Amino acid sequence: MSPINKVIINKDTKTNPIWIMRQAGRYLPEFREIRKENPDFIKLCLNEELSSEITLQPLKRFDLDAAIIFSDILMLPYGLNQKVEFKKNFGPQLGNLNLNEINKLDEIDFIKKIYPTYKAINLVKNNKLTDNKNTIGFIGAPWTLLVYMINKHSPKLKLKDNFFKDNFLINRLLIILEKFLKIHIKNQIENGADVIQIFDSWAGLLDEKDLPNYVYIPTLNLVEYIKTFKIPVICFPRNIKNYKNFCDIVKPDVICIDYEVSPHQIRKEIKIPVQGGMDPKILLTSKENLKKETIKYLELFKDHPYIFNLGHGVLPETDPNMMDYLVKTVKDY
Ligand code: 1CP
Repeated sequence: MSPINKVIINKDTKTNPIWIMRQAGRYLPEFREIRKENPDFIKLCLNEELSSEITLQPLKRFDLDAAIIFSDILMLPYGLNQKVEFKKNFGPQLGNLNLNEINKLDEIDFIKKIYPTYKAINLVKNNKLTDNKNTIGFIGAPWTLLVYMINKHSPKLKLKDNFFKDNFLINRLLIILEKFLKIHIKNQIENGADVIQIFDSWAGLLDEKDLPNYVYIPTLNLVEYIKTFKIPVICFPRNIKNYKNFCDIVKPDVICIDYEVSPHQIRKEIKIPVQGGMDPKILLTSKENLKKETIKYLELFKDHPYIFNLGHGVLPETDPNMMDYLVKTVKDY
């Protein structure tokens, strides 16, 4: 059994598996090399040879326990024919939303547009670099996708004042997203994804009273759907104020935590396997500090099923030698 499955399924506390969000990305010179030749990010994601190669790059360097497929949560609106562009120093920029167009779309059209991602998963799964390791597929949670699709660019600190104005649009979109996210999940699993992570990067923007409608219910529907395939689901409702409530209601197999929440409080309140937590900025400090902080998380969770990861994606300015040191520190613990 893979180290990550031992933690999730057997609740093993003696293995210390590690993978890192954004482990394939700009901090690696070999990624930047490919990226330089491929300025169109979407096209790069839809090139199965290159996207599988990028997925495997960090596994060639570091003793990581999972590959996470090189793609993006915004491939879903792209698959729904909303224009998506990634602009340098700005981030994603989405085009106008046309519900009538989306309504005309069927499963076959959608799969045709995203197809190379599924092929890439297959290539990664069948590569010997992932033997006895997990191949992680992922989706954006409905709420986070709604945010990008309606806001059309990153919400950074706050949502547009009139974000909730068009109630009809929001509720229609939630239904459409559930339908196509299920198709996207099913195809990732059928092509080799053996864990699914749900990224709800903007869960923290919502007031407590809005969580049931936009986070708990839509995510619960998808978690229950993933469980029918008998594979684990990891939820990352980033910066949510109450992780315990989320776990009690949504019941993921693993909860991934951000770096703002107190890991001590999580350790006290949460009974299911935990992933992540350490601030990615720690990798920008010294090896001594990195070791100290890493051991802090490992010690705190030493009697709890725990998968080492960061509290958000690895930063582009990270030195790959620090990543190497981090992985070795976890493996030597
Ligand atoms: O070279 C570049 O400039 C591209 C940078 C980049 C990368 C490497 C983007 C643009 N996406 C990705 C890959 C990516 N995105 C992965 C690949 C697998 C891995 O982790 O190695 C994953 C899982 C994602 C998920 C993703 N995309 C999230 C959820 C996690 C998070 O970061 O909170 C989100 C919010 C996105 C949207 C997105 N895509 C890219 C950017 C810069 C953003 C964030 C924009 C913002 O600030 O709102």
